[in-house]
Amino acid sequence: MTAANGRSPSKTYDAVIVGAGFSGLYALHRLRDDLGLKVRVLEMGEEVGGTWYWNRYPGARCDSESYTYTYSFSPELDREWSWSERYPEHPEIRRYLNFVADKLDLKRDIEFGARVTGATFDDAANRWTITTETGETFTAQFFITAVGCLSTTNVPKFKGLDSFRGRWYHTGAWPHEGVDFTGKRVGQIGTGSTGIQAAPVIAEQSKHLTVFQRTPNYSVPARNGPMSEEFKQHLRDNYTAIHDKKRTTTNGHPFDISSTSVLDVSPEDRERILEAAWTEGSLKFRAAFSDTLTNMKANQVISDWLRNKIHQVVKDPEIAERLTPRDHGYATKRPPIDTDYFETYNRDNVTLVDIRKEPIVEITPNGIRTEAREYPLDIIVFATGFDALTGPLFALGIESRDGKALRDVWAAGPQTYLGLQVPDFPNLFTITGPGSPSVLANMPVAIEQHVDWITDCIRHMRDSGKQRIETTEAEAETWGNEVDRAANATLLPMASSSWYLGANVPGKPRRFMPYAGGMAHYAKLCEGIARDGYRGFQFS
Ligand code: N01
Repeated sequence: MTAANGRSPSKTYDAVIVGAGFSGLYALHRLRDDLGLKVRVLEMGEEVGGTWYWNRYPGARCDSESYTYTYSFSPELDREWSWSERYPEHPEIRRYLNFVADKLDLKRDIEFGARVTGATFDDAANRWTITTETGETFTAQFFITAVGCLSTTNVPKFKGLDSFRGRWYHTGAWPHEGVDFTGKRVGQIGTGSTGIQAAPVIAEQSKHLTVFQRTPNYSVPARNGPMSEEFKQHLRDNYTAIHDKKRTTTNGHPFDISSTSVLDVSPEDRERILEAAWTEGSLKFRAAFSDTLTNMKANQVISDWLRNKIHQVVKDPEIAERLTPRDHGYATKRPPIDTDYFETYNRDNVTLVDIRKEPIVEITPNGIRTEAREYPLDIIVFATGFDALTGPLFALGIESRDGKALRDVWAAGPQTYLGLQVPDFPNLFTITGPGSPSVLANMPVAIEQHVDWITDCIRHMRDSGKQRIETTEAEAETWGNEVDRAANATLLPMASSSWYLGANVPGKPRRFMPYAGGMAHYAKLCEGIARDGYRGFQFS
């Protein structure tokens, strides 16, 4: 059937969710299976997976340990699934999400290949109309974004990219069939978490790898390896306790941050503790001392220790120095973990170019030309990150109740209440939106907390006969001040090139976007707000 405007008539739902990654799948399960809502998920990919559907670059694996990077709501899922390695590689995470989606029979309510390009709110009817790229429309009382924080790729606008005769790829939109690097000269731009994972693998597979580095980065060994049968049994016996622990910590990982200052221990103890943390590897290195991210002097000590490690690993002292971060402290940007990253620069087939010293001038038909010379290349890999947190929301073309684009509303930076709602966008919930812990937490923990809170809120509305929920400018401003306060209580805003601040995307307003007050603290706050009759939200 076709409507008068030539389009198919809108399909009507209680809730439309955008995205079928960790967030969208869980939101579908809770809203459909626990609340009995009629729900549709719109997913631009052709499968479930979200981040892991797109990020298939060489070396892509999760930096959270596999057993912590899972849903926690179902003991049955825990019993039936087991991870093969300490850090899961991207295909294994997709298998996990497919396993969950099949187990809960979620796919029948997901529309794949559906890219949302517009969303408008009918103020009188209290309903959203959501439009996809193909012109299909969906209406729903609740519109829920589950688009992830790092799903809009940032491809820098280098002059001449169109003229390049080789192939180029962004790591966040990697070809599903893979890329054959055999015999190729590869240029990689970017040394964030992604670049640090990719470079060692590309170096092994290619004829030559040239890494174009703008800001050197710290990295701690991941120490990946197969998961032993004993550890798998330990997990089966202790999953409940592990999940409970994750919910009590600052970052949603199942370990506490030490209560000891690095400034209060003897040089021998400091060395012993840092060396043990280095040997254990993982993001836990951040937690070796209490004040890594709160005290400049402490951060300096730990950063110096890590700088020294780079010089120990990299044989050529000049290259080691080029790789050594001097402009920011450890973990003030998202700290990467790696498998043989610094070791890669000891290989004969790897070149490191410092593009602060010799900036990229243009991309030529043959490769990349810096101020110093041209580097001939067959393939360019952009490991240049994402338009984080706000980019994925802007891409949806969401308009406020009075028709303003979210992009314009947030021209000076995002402003939300709890990262869950935006004033003038009633009945819109943003899972892991800016202003919530999101990327500062182990993502599944942040996701489940938001989805559970939204589910309870909608249940409350249904029980009390309310049609509409919204927040106010005043609440968003107060919360925005709290987001600023929490960030400024840490050293996080000090890394001037950090994507947490939007600094990686030219023209993006600088505002520290995630809530740095800690995952457990934030969850308690949200619980209290709900208990107080959803303080700061208005129902009608
Ligand atoms: O992106 P990034 P990423 N010219 O923004 C450089 C998550 N993640 O994809 O630092 C030249 O960190 C840029 O340089 P600079 C994780 O949260 C998770 O690596 O801005 N260079 C930087 O070196 C992570 O933090 C996992 O000066 C340019 C790099 O490109 C987040 O994703 C695994 C440039 C971008 O680094 C993003 O990481 C991997 C330009 N114009 C990633 N523009 C998991 O474990 C940018 N760069 C789940």
